[in-house]
Amino acid sequence: MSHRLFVAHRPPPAIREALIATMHSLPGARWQDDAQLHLTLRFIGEIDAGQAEGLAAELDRVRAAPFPLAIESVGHFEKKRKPHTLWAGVTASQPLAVLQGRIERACRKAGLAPETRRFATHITLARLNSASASPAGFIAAHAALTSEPWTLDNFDLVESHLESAGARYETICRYRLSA
Ligand code: 2AM
Repeated sequence: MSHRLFVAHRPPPAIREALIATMHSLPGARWQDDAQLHLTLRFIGEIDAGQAEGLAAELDRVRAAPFPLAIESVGHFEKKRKPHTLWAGVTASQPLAVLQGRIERACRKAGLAPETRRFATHITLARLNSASASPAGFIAAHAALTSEPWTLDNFDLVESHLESAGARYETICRYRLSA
């Protein structure tokens, strides 16, 4: 049986609450709930249980010092020239890039194909359907969204279960960083 996995960091409750507070009525938008809010560090996709075990073991060997990050903006991704994802961005930093690089290396050691797409670090806030109202108002209202910094001191291996109501995410393993 295969598992749809990704590696992510869950911001602390206060940050998730602040993100949820930005969400408002927007026809066609499916806002993420608290359990869905995360910062993807590496999308894995479908792998089998044996590979997943190997990956979990490699991720356990990742070492990096905790570092601060903060929400820095909101934006959107488009598909076929239509907005389909609203997101919150976080501070780009050297420690974040280093952590992503080490997670990428762990994935390769576990036998996964290299990630070739450029990484756009974001926390998805909403998924829009093709008939959605324009998110321009939301983006303009929150363009300068920031948060208090928090410390990224852990990341998770997460399984995505695709269900009719949307994706349900299950943390398989949490990895802690220490100085
Ligand atoms: P998204 O929220 O912008 O869709 C689980 O699907 C997580 O992995 C989501 O945060 C998702 O980003 C991210 N992800 C990155 N690449 C993906 C892909 N090719 N397919 C699905 N999710 C992907």
